[in-house]
Amino acid sequence: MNELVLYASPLSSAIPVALALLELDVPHERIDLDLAAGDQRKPAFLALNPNGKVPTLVIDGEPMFEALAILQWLGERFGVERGLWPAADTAARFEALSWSTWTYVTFGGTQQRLIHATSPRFPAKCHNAAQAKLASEQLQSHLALLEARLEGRAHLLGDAFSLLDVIVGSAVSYAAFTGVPLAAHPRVEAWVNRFTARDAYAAAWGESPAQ
Ligand SMILES: N[C@@H](CCC(=O)N[C@@H](CS)C(=O)NCC(=O)O)C(=O)O
Repeated sequence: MNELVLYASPLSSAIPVALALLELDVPHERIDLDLAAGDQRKPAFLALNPNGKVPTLVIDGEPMFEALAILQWLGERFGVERGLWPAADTAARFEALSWSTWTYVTFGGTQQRLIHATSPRFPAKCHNAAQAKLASEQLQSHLALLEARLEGRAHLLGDAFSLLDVIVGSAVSYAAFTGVPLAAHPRVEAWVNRFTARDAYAAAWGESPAQ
């Protein structure tokens, strides 16, 4: 068994990784950084992740950063043997890698554009109504793909819950929390509600962003 230390922070990009570790039931230590106090810019942390960001996972003393890379590694290392991630070189593994990367690159990238165009966390001069409208429409198109994917499936890879539901469900529940409407996609709405009702979800978030 590897020794795992997760550097995280409440209500951050680290939470999907914290949630995956709980769903996988993998023993680990979680260290929460105080981002407002600047813990992430201390030299000892920058030596682990030069970006100064959470999540950072240290595996037997070796650091990894970027949530998607960490999640895909967790699937490979622990998920396959627990039946929560498809075996290598199967059609289901190709789907899991494709949809998880789609979530961070395509869905997440579009959501970032919407946030930059509208959020008070960014300067008013970055705000742009046309960009916000475009990104909102594109998010609805992305959700329509998930709606189609969930036709005849309770979960993204079939009948059984998997780490892919954790990865995609985390992104969709966060999008809903920030105001992206799911109402036009009833299967997505029902699936994400089942996901956020799981015990591990509340335990990882501390408080649910979807409530
Ligand atoms: N692309 C990165 C994003 C990580 C990220 O932006 N983390 C934020 C918290 S949500 C952070 O650590 N911010 C601290 C800072 O920028 O000073 C990932 O997915 O791991």
